[in-house]
Amino acid sequence: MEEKILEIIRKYKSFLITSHIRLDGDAIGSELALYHALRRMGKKAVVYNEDETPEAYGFLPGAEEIVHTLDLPERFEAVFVLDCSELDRVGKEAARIGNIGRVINIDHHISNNGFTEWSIVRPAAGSTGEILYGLIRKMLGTVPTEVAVNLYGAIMTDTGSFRYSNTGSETFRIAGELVAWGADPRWIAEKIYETKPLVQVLLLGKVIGTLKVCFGGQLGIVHVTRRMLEDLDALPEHTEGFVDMIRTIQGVEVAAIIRELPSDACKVSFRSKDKVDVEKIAGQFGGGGHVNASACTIPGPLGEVRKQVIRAVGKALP
Ligand SMILES: [Mn+2]
Repeated sequence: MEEKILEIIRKYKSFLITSHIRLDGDAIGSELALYHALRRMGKKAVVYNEDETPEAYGFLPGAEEIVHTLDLPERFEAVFVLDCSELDRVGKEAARIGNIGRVINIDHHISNNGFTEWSIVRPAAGSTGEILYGLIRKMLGTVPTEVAVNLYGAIMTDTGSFRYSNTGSETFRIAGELVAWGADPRWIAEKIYETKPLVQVLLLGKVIGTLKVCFGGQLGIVHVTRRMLEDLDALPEHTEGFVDMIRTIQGVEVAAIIRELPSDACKVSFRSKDKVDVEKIAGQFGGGGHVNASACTIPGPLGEVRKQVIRAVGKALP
């Protein structure tokens, strides 16, 4: 399949690159790495995301070139849909993007529904960035620094800084090579993790105040109300990473954060250590993700959603 995709890259000139809504480091880093690689080959490439780039990723080389509307004069001959398990995850332009025809999917979600004939889906890979590294080396024979920085950022964020169970020897081999190609681990980590807006840390204080542990300390659960965000003038993206902090508690096997949405529904994110597959829990509510990190949207008011989440986790605990 890789060879077929390389053939499409060689044959055509104009590519659209996109990823999922609720952007993360793997989505943006992968998009921008491929963008630079295609440009180096003399191709036309445009990166489109429905959502704005979160501030922490604004430093990634090429981030300023990302567009957020598809009303472009260009006609695209193929589209790369990266880090997406299904086409709908692209957002409201999913149908138009599907109509481009040659849709190439590169992804590592176990829940991938195989929405296109051109796809590289490797659930064993720690990140989409990890998969792209091999492809880009074949495209260019080399790895320019702007590609290395983006791929390192993708790999570092999706593996929780090389701590999650999706971190393998391959992850370190590739990360090591990316450092040799010019990615600076200290600089990238500082840009992504140590430039938090003050409001984010203040919000964390409020959210930690809602912490409850259940099942003898095996579930840690917190929530974020609309009111908390309004009071601090904070954004939903400011809750990023909070659930990971809950998982750090000794004895916690599953961490969950429930965020009230503007509609009568809540977004729930799960993290687990080794004993529970939270992909399955999110799956019961129509969501998905990975064994140790998943998310879903559950209709209903926060109190009701909270009860459902506790019940579902209780059943999944050993
Ligand atoms: Mn990913």
